[in-house]
Amino acid sequence: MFRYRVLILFILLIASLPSVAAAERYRFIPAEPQQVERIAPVTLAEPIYKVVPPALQTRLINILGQQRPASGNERGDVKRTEVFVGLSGTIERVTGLDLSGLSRLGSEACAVTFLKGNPSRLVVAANSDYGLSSGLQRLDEYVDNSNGNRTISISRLLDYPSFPIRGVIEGFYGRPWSEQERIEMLHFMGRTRLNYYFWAPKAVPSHRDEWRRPHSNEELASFRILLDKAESQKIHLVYGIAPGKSICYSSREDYNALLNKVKSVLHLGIFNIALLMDDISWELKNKNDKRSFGTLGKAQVALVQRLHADLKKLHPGIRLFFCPTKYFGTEPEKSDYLVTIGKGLPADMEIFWTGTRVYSPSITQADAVRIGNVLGRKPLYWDNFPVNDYISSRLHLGPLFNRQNGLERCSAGLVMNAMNQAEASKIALYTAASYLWNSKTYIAGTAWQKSLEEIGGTEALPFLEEIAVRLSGSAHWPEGYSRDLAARLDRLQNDYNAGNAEQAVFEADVWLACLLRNSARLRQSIDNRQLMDELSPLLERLEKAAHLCRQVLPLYLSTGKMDKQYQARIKEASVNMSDRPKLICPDIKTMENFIKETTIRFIRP
Ligand code: LTM
Repeated sequence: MFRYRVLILFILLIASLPSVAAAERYRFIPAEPQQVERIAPVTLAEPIYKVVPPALQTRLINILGQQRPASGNERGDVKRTEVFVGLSGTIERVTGLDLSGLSRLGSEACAVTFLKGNPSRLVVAANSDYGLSSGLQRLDEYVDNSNGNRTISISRLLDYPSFPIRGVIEGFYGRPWSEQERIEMLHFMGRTRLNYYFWAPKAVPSHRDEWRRPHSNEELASFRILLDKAESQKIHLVYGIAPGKSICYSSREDYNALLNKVKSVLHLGIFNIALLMDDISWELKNKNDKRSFGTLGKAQVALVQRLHADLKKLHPGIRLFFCPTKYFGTEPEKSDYLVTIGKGLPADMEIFWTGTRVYSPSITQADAVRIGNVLGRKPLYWDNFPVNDYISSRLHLGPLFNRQNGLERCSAGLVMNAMNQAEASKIALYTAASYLWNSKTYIAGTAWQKSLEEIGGTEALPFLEEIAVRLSGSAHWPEGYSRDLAARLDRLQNDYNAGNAEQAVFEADVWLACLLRNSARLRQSIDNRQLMDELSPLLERLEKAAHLCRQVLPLYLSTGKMDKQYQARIKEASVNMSDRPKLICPDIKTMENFIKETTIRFIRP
């Protein structure tokens, strides 16, 4: 018996290997390469590793195979593929290849190419270890070993991210992420090539309301853990502090409190600091501040200039980010405040901007150029998507939409403000990572499919897709949720008024039954329990509404008397629904309204 079990386990393990490998393959870079020359598959002869950094040998062998020692009687004309992998300088020296184009593309760039078009000489070059790792990933994507015959389907590839800053900001109100959620987020960011994480949770007292209070030892220990994780994933950890609600700009004590707070994280090795002045009063309240600076803009400029100078003295590598108090708008040039900030802040600082609105439905190059002219630098977008702190009974589970292709030319980068639900945020973040890596080839729907599969698992994909649509609802996803349910129920009411609702009742019932079946199948098939936990409160409400809808549907058919118990049950259920949050995803709202209207119509309150 035991032997059988072991055998079955072994078979299951073997059977699962290809799919795990397949999932790992596309996990890595969530977008197409920037430039690629595809060819009909060419067979690669056995490799000879001419130049390969020792750390990459195993990975390369997994892709191209072992280098067989040349046997004594091997003829000189036996073909081998010579493989050169390394940093651009070394590779240029060894191969004579001109990689100056690659060098100009930044530290994350990589190239995969045949040397002089010759498939028996394969080169992977990059400007950094990070880039080399990307290069191998890309090579893996285009080498196929499925038929025992290794082939390659590109002759040349050049890859680099569109945006240099591709990030996530934990910048929302409400429940902050736990340390574990942050660690998992950093891991996810590493896999999807997002490279900046901003710690700025509004509800953490030491970040905002009690910004003067020094960090506790536990908080510092937690930063240390996050920093280690971030560094292992090649992510820049940015420490945010938001003193704006209570700081006195002219107080020496306040300045020292701020400097000391920043120093406490510098000691840990966190060299990226964000000063966040969003959502505070426009008025300078302190009379000394008014006398010394006159305006909020001038007070903030004085504070930042001093902090910048002091920090640069401590370490020239320290980098500062700033979120202004006015951070969105359509006519930024008319704001004296923004003009003051733009002129007064040191040129090497990044300044946040959320676009034409707080939640900008689209972000365009025109907007970036306009605000860029005011700030005297390219804006760093703080994208308020998929954040849901302003409407917590909705989840934003759709893809990133309407961020213009080419935005990277006029912006320093883009960071996404996420939801309190860390795991559910990853659906949108994956699509954002795809856009940020290659804005040119980004297709929201395609990225979204991959994202759902990545985060929910292949088996759950069709059900997660359906449920994500039903639970979402956002200005950012205009085509997202379908309006088919609302249309169906409207038709049903019209048909009933016209005297025959039979067909419409039948169709609505089938629709609801499918929805309930999909949600049940999602629960059974999903392998991401954390995601399920986050979806559950809303999903349960969706299911309850769908069940009740099915129960009230027959009312549109019956003309006779209704069972008292049935009436009471429906009445009670519909009353229970009325004290729930009103701002809910559209499908739930449609169903709950329908139930309410039907109850009033047939049962009377
Ligand atoms: O957007 C900014 C710069 N600030 C706040 C965020 O902290 C908040 O999460 C979002 C969404 O409510 N709105 C803001 O204005």
